[in-house]
This record gives sequence, structure tokens and C-alpha cells, in this order.
Amino acid sequence: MPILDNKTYRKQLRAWIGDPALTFDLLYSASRDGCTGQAFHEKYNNQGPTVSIGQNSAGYVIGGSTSIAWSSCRNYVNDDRAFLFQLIPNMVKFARNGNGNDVYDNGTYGPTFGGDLNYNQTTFDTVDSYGYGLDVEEVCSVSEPCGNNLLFFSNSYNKSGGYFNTNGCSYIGTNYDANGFNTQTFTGNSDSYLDIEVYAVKQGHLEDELYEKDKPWRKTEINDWSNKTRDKLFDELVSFSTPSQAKVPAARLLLVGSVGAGKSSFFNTVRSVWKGKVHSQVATGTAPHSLTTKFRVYEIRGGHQTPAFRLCDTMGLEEDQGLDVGDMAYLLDGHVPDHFQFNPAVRITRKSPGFVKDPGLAEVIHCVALVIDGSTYKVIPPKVKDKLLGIQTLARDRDIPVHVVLTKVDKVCEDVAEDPSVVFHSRVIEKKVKEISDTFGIQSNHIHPVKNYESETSIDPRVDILTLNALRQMTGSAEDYIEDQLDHMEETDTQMSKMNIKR
Ligand SMILES: Nc1nc2c(ncn2[C@@H]2O[C@H](COP(=O)(O)OP(=O)(O)OP(=O)(O)O)[C@@H](O)[C@H]2O)c(=O)[nH]1
Ligand SMILES: [Mg+2]
Repeated sequence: MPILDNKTYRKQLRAWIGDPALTFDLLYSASRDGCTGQAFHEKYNNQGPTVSIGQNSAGYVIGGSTSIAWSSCRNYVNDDRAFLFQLIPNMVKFARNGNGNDVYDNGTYGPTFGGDLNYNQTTFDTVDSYGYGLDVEEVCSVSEPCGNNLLFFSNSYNKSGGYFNTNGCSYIGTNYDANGFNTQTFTGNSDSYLDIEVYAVKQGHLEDELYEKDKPWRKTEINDWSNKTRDKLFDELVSFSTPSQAKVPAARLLLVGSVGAGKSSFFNTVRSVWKGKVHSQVATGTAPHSLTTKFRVYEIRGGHQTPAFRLCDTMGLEEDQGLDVGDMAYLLDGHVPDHFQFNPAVRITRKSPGFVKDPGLAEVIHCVALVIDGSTYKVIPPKVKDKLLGIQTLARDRDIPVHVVLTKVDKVCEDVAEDPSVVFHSRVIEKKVKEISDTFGIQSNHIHPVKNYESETSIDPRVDILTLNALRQMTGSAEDYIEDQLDHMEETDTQMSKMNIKR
């Protein structure tokens, strides 16, 4: 999860920077974009103020904030609003001490702060002799760094044993006040980074605040979050039926998404709603590769009637292995049988075991649910994002409706974690929904924020309501799709019988 998904850290940084209405946009992560100076500067040059943060193997979270833009000018720059900070184990700000050389800006370096006081600092004032601000290019000339107060890395590193073991260093105290800290207490003596993230700092609204009670960002039919609403939605779904129970006994909703997005947990949550208690039928968890390795078409069995929809769980999407868009076409068209064992290294073909040669309307997918983890979607690797976009194109080509199940909203907004019923009042969730809508071209009322049961031991009507609400929208779309297909089949049959052709 990106470090600044934590509300307390965002709040603290806003207070340190001195503006309560700032937003932090994650544009660079070493894990996603590569731990190289080039990758960092490609994303960040000329992007305005930034916050850079690293989490190291000692568990320390440290970083620096700049008010000037990076530019790869290969030199020290004075930034009178720069500061260093520690978020874990303590929340401490290290203000610049006025010696200058606050930032070292070189295209082969990651974010670097302070150092090299023997160099002629007076050359690098950010204002000219008339007091006018200088452009970054004007401020910079060439020098090499030494004695940096915080250097994450220079050149390039690959992860080894889960960490970027960099050449980072930290001589806190020369350009920034040490506040009694030293390298040991500032960094925990570790230059092995789990990740290094850089955020663009932009003017925004007071994102942590909820909209007023009577002004949600989405109007829904949910008037209260009690068991009464839960039961009403539940009854609606229990009595859901497809337009032709004979031809299509149940609507098939396909769950696809990155590894760990919460696909299986969504199924478990639906199952829990039906059972009336938290239930984990399917294995879930966090692992480098998908925990789900089989295609499963799940009936939702519980104490009540089995509803007329099925949830189809899939293996998670990965960059260089796992399902690809070609496999997905077979899944959408109903060629892949229940219990099919995915092989991450082998594509599905007509020769795959159990391949369904001539699937009917009952076997095809009637609605695609892209399952997106709201807390990490910004760092979805580009190849996985392309796969998600590819699946969407395949679905659209077939007129199959596409929805998004936006999971882990409790990790996105702490107010929602405390009380899931404020989800449609949370500005943070509204922003996520808008960003996903823009990125994937999906209408925002097809994006359903949910909170899966993961560590709870008892059910909560608010969690059930979000789940049922998402299911209601998706089954409604599936119903429309099935109806269109039946109409189309009927038209084709009529035309064929007019032409005296037998199917
Ligand atoms: N806090 C929180 N955690 C969640 C939520 N949904 C899922 N998780 C956790 O996220 C992890 C991954 O969830 P899974 O359901 O296994 O994800 P998946 O998409 O099936 O993953 P693969 O099968 O490995 O591709 C698990 O540890 C879940 O407990 C949620 O809404 N909130
Ligand atoms: Mg799974």
C-alpha cells in the first residue's frame, strides 16, 4: 500500500508544509518504475513541489519535501521551504538550517537532499540581486555531491531479497537541523529500501473531510444502513431471475483483477452475506503470485435459496505470466470449464483439458467485474493495467457489460474503515472512483466501492449492504445482456426459419 494512503501521515505532512488542503499524487515508485535516477527524473522533472519517502529494512520511513521542481540540472539548489522528515518510528521534521544546498538535482540520482558545503553556495541562490525568483535552469550549474543529508540512491538497483540495497547515505545535520538525531536514529542504519515513493504535491481540497450528511457524492437508494435495508436488498437478489430460466438458469459474473485485488475475498464476502456469518470458503491472502489457480464457477449456497447468479473466480493478472488477454477471450466465450487448472506459463488453447467446444448462452460470461484494489490501483504495473484494458475491450466487443468492484475502501479512507456507511460521503473514495472512471473509461455508477470481510468475526449490515448493492447493479446489467442476446437469437431463428435453414 502506498505510504501516503495513511491519513495520519498525510495530515502531518500538510501541517509541516503549512497548507491543510494539499493532495499527494503518487507518480513514482521504485518497485513499479525501477530504482534508477533516470526513471525517477522521467516522472518528476518539472512537476512542481514533491514529497519523497522511503521505507527501509529497519522499518524506518524517512523522506524529504521540496517546493521547487526537479530538473536534472546536475547541481545543488537552494530551496528555502525544503525539509527532511521521519514518519516511523517518530514523526519529526528536520528544517533546513540555512546553509543552503538543500537539494541535489542530478539525472542519475534519486531524490537527494543537502551536502557539499565546501562548494560555492552563493552561486546558487534562488533569487537574483533584485530579489526576483530564478528559473531552475538559472539556479543550476555543475557539481558533484558529497556528504548528503539524505541520499536514497544514485545510478540503478534491482531488488534482491525483497529490498533495493542502495548506496544511500545520510549525514543529517549539515544542511538540515539534526534535532539531536544522527544516522543511526534517523535511518535505523539501513540503506536497503523496500520501496521509495515520490508524490507530486498539489493544491486540492480538504480531502480528509467527509461531505455533509445530506450531500453524498453519489445518490443511492440506501436510506439507512440497518438490517432492514440489508434484508430488502437481500430479498431482491434472492428473487432475481434471468429472463429465461430454461435457457440461462443463472447469470455468470466474472471476477478479474490483479493478484491480491480481493476477488476471492469478494466471493467469500457474498457467501458470508448468504450464510449470515463470516465464512471463508476460498483461500485468500497475500502472495507474490496468485493464490487462486483454478477457474471456479461458484453457486452461492446458504441457508436460503441459491440465487440465480454465479461468481466466477479467476487467477490474478500478473505482468509477465498468468492470464493474458487471449485466455480471457476463451473465458468470456464460455470455453473454459469449471475447475479448470490454470497454468501460468501456458496459454489456454482449443486443446486445453475440458475445453468447451460449443458453449451456449448459459456458459458465456454475462457481466465482467474488474476487481480493483482501491489502495494500490495507482501502482498497478503498466502491463497489468494494459491487460485490464484489453479485457474491457474484449467485453465491449461482445456487448458484455463491465463493472468495477472497488475493494479495500477501508484502507483508502480511515473514516470508511471506522464506519463503512460513510463511503458515499468520503471525498477520498469519490476521488478514487473518478480516477478509475477516467483511467478505464467506465461510467462512475458502474464502480462499486466495497469492503470485503477479511479479519472480522461477525457480519456487519453496512458491509453486507455495500456487497448487495454491487451485486444488484451487476446482476441488473447481466439481465439486460441476457435479454438482448435472447432477442438476437430469436431474430436469427426467425430469419433462418423464413429462409428454411435449420440451426
Ligand atoms: N482491508 C481489506 N483487506 C482486504 C479486502 N479484500 C481483500 N483483502 C485482503 O487482501 C488480500 C488478498 O485478497 P484475495 O481475496 O486473496 O485476493 P485475490 O484477488 O483473490 O488474489 P489472488 O487469488 O492471489 O489473485 C487478503 O489478505 C485479504 O484478506 C478489503 O476489502 N479490505
Ligand atoms: Mg483469489
